[in-house]
Amino acid sequence: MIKKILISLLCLSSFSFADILLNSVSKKNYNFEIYSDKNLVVGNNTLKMKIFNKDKDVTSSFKSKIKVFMPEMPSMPYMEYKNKGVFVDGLIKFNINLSMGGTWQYHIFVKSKNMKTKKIRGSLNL
Ligand SMILES: [Cu+2]
Repeated sequence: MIKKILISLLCLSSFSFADILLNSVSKKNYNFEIYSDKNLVVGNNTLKMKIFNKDKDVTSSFKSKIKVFMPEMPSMPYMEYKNKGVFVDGLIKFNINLSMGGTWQYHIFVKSKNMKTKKIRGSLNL
């Protein structure tokens, strides 16, 4: 019993309990889970991604990049921000800057030796 609890704690250790699941997307046999470490704010934010093949964590075998963008609006031009994902502490982290409130779209491009580039889409509300 205690052993089981310890193992569960070890498995959870790469996540902080504050992480918020934003999106979970399946492509072929892979599942991409995208988290934020806090409620999104205007300014700098960090998104985190974990990738599983069936139940196996394969995050480290992927390269990735992100683009966040907001369409042109009556009073302002199209906006976008791009960055590369960095593998650290068992997760891919994306530092992004969201320069205004509202709804942003994102595209995360992922690829590995076994997978050609795939696009994961989603939106962020703040
Ligand atoms: Cu805008």
